[in-house]
Amino acid sequence: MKDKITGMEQEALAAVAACSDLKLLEEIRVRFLGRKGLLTDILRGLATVSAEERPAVGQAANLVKESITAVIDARKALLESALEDKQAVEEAYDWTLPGRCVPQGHMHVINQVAREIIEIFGQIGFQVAQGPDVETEYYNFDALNTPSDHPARDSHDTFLVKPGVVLRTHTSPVQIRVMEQVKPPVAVIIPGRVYRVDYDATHSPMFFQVEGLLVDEGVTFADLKGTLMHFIHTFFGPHTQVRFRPHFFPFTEPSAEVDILWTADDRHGGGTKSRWLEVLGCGMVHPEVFKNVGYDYEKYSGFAFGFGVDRMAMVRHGISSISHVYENDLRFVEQF
Ligand code: 2NM
Repeated sequence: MKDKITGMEQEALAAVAACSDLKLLEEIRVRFLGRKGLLTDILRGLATVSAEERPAVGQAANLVKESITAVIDARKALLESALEDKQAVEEAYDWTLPGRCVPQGHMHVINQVAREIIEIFGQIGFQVAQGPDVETEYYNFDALNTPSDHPARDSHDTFLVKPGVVLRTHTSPVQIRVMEQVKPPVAVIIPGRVYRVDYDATHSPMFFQVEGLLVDEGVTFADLKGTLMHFIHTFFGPHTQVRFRPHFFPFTEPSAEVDILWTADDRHGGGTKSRWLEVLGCGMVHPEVFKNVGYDYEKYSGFAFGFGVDRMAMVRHGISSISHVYENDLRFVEQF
């Protein structure tokens, strides 16, 4: 009988120690100490115990009842205070307050314009190609028919990394790399950063260029004109007036610069003001360039063109100084 009482005590103490929930704790109390509980069962059995033993067994049962009651009360106090702490923390916050807004960024104006240009040429079959910003003088100049004594090769215009290695001054070296890799027909568009020692209101030492190249059998200047007219009319509007002016580039022959007639609101006169703005350079790829990449210049011809993305963005948005474009002052950047 005494063993049964001690066994039950052990069982009850273990159950209480493992209990971390007030409702469960109450169930434990009922199971062991309740009117129909295990202790009541045991005490009912006292009738079968001999008269000499009965007082000792009864006393043991009472002690066990006290000890179980004590641990249950202690556990209850502990669980109740933990619950109060949790509620206090929850009440300390106003969960209904609106959250803090994370500012939403957007694409930089240069990237917007670059993607728009790539999209226009992509629709007529040009694929994007890319290459390194740090180039050898061979790819940046020699392969492009630009002789050692050409003014563009002067260290005053070109960032020299080490002898024979420069920061590319245009993305044309990528055209050379493409032509070394693939046979015609080729139609590629190359967006990327280029670097020149030049810094004023309209020049930044680093700027973005997009160049294009198309090579196949029977490509003519008329194809060049048609392609660029399509681009300009798509980018600047279908009624934009365009003029091609003869020009010189070492890597194209003949070469031209392209101007558009730009009309802006005349803030003082109230009407509009128009002027010719240079937007890009172009030409028929020089036979020397084809020779350098191993193309048969008797069989193939091609055109190339190039322009500054920043310049396109400035014309499109009426931006007066290129430094705005690269300073990243949020008051400027957020306008686009
Ligand atoms: C321009 C203007 C004219 C050009 C030429 C070539 C190559 F690789 F085919 F020779 N790439 N880019 C070119 C021609 C670039 O930018 C104003």
